[in-house]
Formats: sequence, C-alpha cells, structure tokens
Amino acid sequence: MIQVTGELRVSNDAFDDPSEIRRRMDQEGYLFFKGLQDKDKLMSLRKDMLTVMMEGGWLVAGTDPVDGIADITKQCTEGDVAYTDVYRHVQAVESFHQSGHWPEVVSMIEKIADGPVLPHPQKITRLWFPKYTDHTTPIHQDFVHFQGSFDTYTCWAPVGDCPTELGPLALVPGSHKVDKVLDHHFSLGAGSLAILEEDLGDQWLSNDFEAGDTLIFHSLTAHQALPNLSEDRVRVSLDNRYQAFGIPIAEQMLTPHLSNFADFDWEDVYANWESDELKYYWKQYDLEVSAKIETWGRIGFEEAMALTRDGDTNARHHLERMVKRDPEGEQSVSAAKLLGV
Ligand SMILES: O=C(O)CCC(=O)C(=O)O
Ligand SMILES: [Fe+2]
Repeated sequence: MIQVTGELRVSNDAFDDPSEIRRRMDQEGYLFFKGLQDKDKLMSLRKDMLTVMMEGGWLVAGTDPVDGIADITKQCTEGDVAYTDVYRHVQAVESFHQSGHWPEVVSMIEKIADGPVLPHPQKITRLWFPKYTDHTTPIHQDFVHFQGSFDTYTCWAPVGDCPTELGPLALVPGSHKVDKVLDHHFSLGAGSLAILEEDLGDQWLSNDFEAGDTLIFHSLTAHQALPNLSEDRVRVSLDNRYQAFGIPIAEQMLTPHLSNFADFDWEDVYANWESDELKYYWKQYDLEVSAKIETWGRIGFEEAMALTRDGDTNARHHLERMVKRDPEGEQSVSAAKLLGV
C-alpha cells in the first residue's frame, strides 16, 4: 500500500507561460491545475451521468442522483458484465463526449504539446463504487493500455468534488523519466496490470480535488488511484487522452471504451445525440494508426493463470469474470479449462 508523501504542485502560476508549462511536464511528468475546468459545466455533466446511473439501478432510489449515493449491493467494476450493462449507457451521454473537447482542456494540452492536439475518440469515465477497494486502479503507466506514442497525455478530473477519501489519483513525480515501459504484472483493478511499488521511488503525490481541478500527465508517469473509502458515495471521473497530430495513435483508441468487453459501437453511443458535430470527428484527419500491442495483456493473463493454479483468489476472480463475459474468447477457453467450468 503506497503512502502519499506530499501534495501535487499547483501550476496555475504558469498558466500563461507555455515554455514553463513544458519545462514542468519535462521535469515532473505532470501538471496540476486548480479550477482549470468550469465547475458549473462539470456539475451539469455530473447530473447527466448520474441520472443514467440512477436509471441503471446503481444509486439509492429516491435520492438525488447528483449526490451519487451508491446502492452498494450493486458493486461491480470494469470487466464485470453488470458494469458494462450500465456503463454503455453512460458512455452514450453526449455531454460526456463533449467534455473531452472543452477548449479550456484542449488549449492547455496544446501548450504542453506545443501545437494542435487530437482528443482521442475513446473517451473514458470511471464509475467507482465505495468500499470496493480490492478493485482500485493499481499502479501503472498509461502507455501499456493506450499505446500509440509516448507523447500522449492523460487528463484526469473528477466530475464533482473528490476529497482524498473518495479516491483521487496519486502519482510518482518524475517517474516518466525512465523513458520506457516498466514491468507490469497481473492485478485486480482497472487495466488488470500493475507495476510493483518497489520498482518506483517512494515519493507519492496526491491531494483533495475540487470540481474543476485537473491533473494532466505523461503516458509513462506511474500513477494509481487511492481507494474509495467513503461510506456510500460513487466516485465519477474523466480520463481522456490527447496527442499531437503526426504521431501514431493506437487502433483501440478509435473505439468506444469497454466496447471490447460488450457488444456496442459508435452507432449505439450516438443513438440519442442532438448534434452531429462530434460524430466520427477524427475521420476528417489522416491519422497514422498503429496496431494494438498485445504483449502486456498476454503477460497479465499468463500470470493470472499461474496464480490461479497456486490458489490465488484474486486471479481466480479475474478469470471467472473473463469467462462469464466472453465464454468463446481464446483466453476464456483456456481459463475455463483451468477453472473446471
Ligand atoms: O480513475 C481511475 O481510477 C484510473 C484513472 C487512470 O488510471 C488514468 O486516468 O490514467
Ligand atoms: Fe492510468
């Protein structure tokens, strides 16, 4: 379990100084801004997203969806069929996709990248149940999942206030300077891959986030989420990715998030949108698309198989979930054999 040793450096003082912004990203691998995004817009987005979660049965009936009071009997996470059943409808919220294009975010990342940037088509939100801490996002570098180019930036922001007990992100400043992908191993939690804590320095930064506070970091910066220790509140956050034009983008970033886990596509996402402006917006660009690298996913799977053979209950849970989600898949077939199901 990591220990947070300090707070993220607030970079609002460098807001209008792109070369200082780039210097800090180079040195520290992240930038943290107070109030970069408009609180009212985020609260309106929160309402849109949590209303869908209420309809999906995840929130306590009769409460105000905006309060995000979870029915903890519904606990589930990425990889669970029950999660994708509701997630796909949150994924279809038009304002959620628009938020990835808000000019306050895009223009800041353009300062970092020193030129125009492409918001990745794949927009990501995390809907994290309270007291489900075995499934907290483990330590990782984003490159193992999002690939394409190292010069890809993640923008993480809670949709609403996110005090430490609700589980904001924590990161190791300067960890991107290794300039390579570190070893990742099987883990529960988003992405199912983790860097060992001892492979990193012991400086971990995090703090309370208010709605609007925004953390932008490099694809090699090691980070994890803190556990959602709240009594009953769901944690809702955005983590979208951006890159300069003229460098490769990985093919999986052109698909809706978690559509690899369930049967939905852009047409399902777009079904009830009012505007056509953002539909397939990336197709107007001549993008260099790189094939998904399967290496890390395969390592995680083989480790989960070996751990399950040794009686590890987390690994068994992971494989059982995979078999339930996609019984015909190649890995599921091997897993089912091992599990005897
Ligand atoms: O929000 C989370 O728990 C995971 C987010 C994350 O890893 C990211 O933004 O890259
Ligand atoms: Fe990440």
